[in-house]
Amino acid sequence: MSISTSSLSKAYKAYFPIGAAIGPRHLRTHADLLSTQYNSITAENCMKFEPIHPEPDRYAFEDADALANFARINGMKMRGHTLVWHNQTPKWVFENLDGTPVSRETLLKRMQEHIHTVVGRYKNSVYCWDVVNEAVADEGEDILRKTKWLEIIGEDYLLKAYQFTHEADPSALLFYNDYNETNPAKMRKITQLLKNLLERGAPIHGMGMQAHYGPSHPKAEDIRLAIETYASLGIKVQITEMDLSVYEREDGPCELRKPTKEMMDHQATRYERIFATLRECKAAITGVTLWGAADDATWLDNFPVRRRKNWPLLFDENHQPKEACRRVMDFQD
Ligand code: HXH
Repeated sequence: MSISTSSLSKAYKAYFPIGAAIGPRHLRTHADLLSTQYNSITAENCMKFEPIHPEPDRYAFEDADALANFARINGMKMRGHTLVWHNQTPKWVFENLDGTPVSRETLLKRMQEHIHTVVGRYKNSVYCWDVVNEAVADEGEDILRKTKWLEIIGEDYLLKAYQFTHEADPSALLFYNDYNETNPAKMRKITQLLKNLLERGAPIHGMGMQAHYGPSHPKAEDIRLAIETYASLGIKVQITEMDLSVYEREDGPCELRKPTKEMMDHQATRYERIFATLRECKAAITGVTLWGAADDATWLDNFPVRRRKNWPLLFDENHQPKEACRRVMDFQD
């Protein structure tokens, strides 16, 4: 495929869908970019527990419905993100009316009701779900992160979440999604968790590698090893939240208003190598999603440092292809 094609997702037609994470406002501000350059979307926030189910008897489907309609009208795929997570989940989920913690039975009922309602509603729009997000502990010997889900339900909360999702939509592809997924210690823990769940019969079809990467970490070969490791469990792999920060993890505040040429050239080289690796792994990879459509819409402007501008994506703030995008699209294989 040569640079002559002007669409990122068309250039990758023979490989995997290319997605972007968006919110409802981007349907107005980024509609052309989305419909021409991408063929998949993920809701950045509006399908998470708190926004979509803010109170016990109230669901707020408007924003998610708008995204699902946009995907349908434009012939795009849609990933579902996310059903069971320790963040952006309202307190009421874990509490009785008097504020005491709910029982295991009550929490399982609430999890089931939530999953059946949300997954059932988007059955014909969402083809795969990040059922559980970020359940593995970063530090220490324990595999599972200490969360309310674990504390109240116990270690089988993941198995239950996958079973409930599968009941609600037997044809959906069910993913486990996590970050620091190329770190050797965390990779071992994630692999052990997935192996264990698969042995217990959990309907898990894929591993979502978030791919929030930096200018020097991880190396393309570490990414390849992670993809091969997860795929060796007999499941597919998707890159679910990719961005390449221009800052190192330890960097502090920065006043830059525009990226330097060196920054963008270095990033372009990284993107080129990483996408070459992804193409080589195409047998395992069924989707690649960027966590934003363009550099004017990235969570990294406020994370991990508030109000520090970042330029981590493939399209610039004017929605034009960056050098990184040209290199990602310019391949001969
Ligand atoms: C993702 N988490 C989520 O999956 C996605 O839903 C969200 O919109 C953005 C990113 C990435 C993440 C994971 C851990 C984390 C921060 C972000 O925790 C840290 C907190 C402080 C410092 C480092 C990590």
